[in-house]
Amino acid sequence: MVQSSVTLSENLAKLDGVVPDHARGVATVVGCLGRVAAVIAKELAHAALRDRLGYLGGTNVSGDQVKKLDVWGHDTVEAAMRATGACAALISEEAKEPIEMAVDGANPLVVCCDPVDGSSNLDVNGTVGTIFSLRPTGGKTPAGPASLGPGTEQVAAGYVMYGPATTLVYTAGRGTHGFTLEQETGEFLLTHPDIKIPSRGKTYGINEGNLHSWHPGQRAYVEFLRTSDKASGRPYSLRYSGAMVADVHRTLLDGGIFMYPSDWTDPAKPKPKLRLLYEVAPMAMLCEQAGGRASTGTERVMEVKATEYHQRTAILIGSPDDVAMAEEFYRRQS
Ligand code: FDP
Repeated sequence: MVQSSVTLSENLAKLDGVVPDHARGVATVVGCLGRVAAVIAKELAHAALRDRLGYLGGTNVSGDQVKKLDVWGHDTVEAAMRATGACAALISEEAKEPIEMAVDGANPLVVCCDPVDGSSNLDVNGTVGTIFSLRPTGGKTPAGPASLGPGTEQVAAGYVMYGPATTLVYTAGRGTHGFTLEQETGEFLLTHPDIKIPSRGKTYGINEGNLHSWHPGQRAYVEFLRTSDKASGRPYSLRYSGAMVADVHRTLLDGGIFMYPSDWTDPAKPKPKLRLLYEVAPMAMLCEQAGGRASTGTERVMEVKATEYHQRTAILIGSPDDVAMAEEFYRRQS
């Protein structure tokens, strides 16, 4: 077993040379999200006992049915971000517009967050997560989504996975590092320093129930992965949990590819599902920092600019050779 005594706070205290303009802001916000994660993990463990599962009624801005824990998670993250003094605005899956906050230092950040991702897993005791992305504001709250720039503007990104263990993985642009929550002390300890994704994997993750609505290149690629060829390690095994955090975490550690492509039923209007600012872009930064690749099928995810706060974007993410091969299938069928 990996025994580590480096805590998340100690690791965050060394960001000066990594993100010189935002070292304090990133350390404050990520440290705070770590403490929030410990609270969320406890709440999830007791949710069935406290009548906290199930729907609240109504839908959020993206049209998803809202669960009690989605709203509780959002309120918890909002209160915590407000208290940091380093967050000028919170863009959350559960709020239509950015929530502006008072700041008390230089170089505040915009925090984009999906407080409880994979919420269809909540009522079946499946894995869920929290995803976050930190972007500079230039001292002001964002003047529209375009002012946030592409994913390359992110100064830090990360996720928390609430599984058998609670794991926090983050990057501030110099490697991707994973920490595990020690329940007794409430500390996150460094257990996965400098994660390096294998150049190729053996698994793929995708909702195959949507097969008939995929781009022809996407269909051909999945058919290729399912076709036996011992020499190149096919067929790949299918792994899909229904929570992006769990599927990307597996992919980062073991390699392979996770995909949520657009619905291509109307080729003139492809419909992606996952949200750019607080799902797709942060995962792309984490994966690239681990040596991986993230693509929409035709474009590097990190270069996609938001035109709406809750914009949706297709994603194919994982081992560089696997993602490059998927892109090749899109090219051949274009
Ligand atoms: P969910 O809707 O349950 O919150 O964020 C969206 C997300 O989960 C991802 O975590 C997950 O990968 C995907 O949607 C699952 O979507 P499908 O149910 O369509 O497979």
